[in-house]
Amino acid sequence: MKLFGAHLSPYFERVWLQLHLKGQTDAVDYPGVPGNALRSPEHLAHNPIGRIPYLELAEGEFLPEAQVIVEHFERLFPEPALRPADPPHAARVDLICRVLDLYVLPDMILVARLASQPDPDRAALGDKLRSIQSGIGYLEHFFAAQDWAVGDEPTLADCALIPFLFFAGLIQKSGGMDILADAPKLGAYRALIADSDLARTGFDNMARSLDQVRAAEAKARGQG
Ligand SMILES: N[C@@H](CCC(=O)N[C@@H](CS)C(=O)NCC(=O)O)C(=O)O
Repeated sequence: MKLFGAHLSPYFERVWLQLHLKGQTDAVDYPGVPGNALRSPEHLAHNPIGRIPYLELAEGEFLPEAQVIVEHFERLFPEPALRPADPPHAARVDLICRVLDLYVLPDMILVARLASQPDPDRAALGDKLRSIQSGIGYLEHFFAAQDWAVGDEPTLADCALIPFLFFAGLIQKSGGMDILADAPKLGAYRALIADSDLARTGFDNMARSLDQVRAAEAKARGQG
């Protein structure tokens, strides 16, 4: 199997962290982004949605959408289970992933992109930041972390939240704003898991990938 994408994508990193927790990162190859561009013809031929990550299941058969890939891996590699057996806990894991996917991450990626520009569109930035903060408010409302996001073992919720926290850090570094300032439960969770192997691994992967993207952009500018 091949997992296409890059660690900087919070969706890709969710899947990779899941494989890491299952000890299965070597079960998959990582060819990167086809044609080195998110909209390359090769990429669109594999996945017309045009987004990463996606998984090549078999020659020419592709599976897009991070959470769908995650569910596939839960069935393929059931141990350790990363969704609790207890139904209310399992539902909380699913809710965290869904709120992130629907109400937080899409605008968060746009904000990180906008904020990293030398002269960002302030109005667009403000608009998107307000929208993210509504999403974070939904997350905060339902959040009740213990040792991990749900219960006392890492779950798929942590795999989804750690890349989100990396992006929160990026936004803070580029715009000076802590988007978790009004979310004390999420802020406490960030502090709680910061030194875990899972968080460190995810943050390191994403930071390395960001450096590669920035180096490639600088090289392209130099050639332009
Ligand atoms: N709904 C998709 C979203 C994936 C997504 O938006 N990935 C971003 C990278 S973080 C992407 O590929 N963007 C390409 C683009 O917008 O052109 C999923 O859950 O996998």
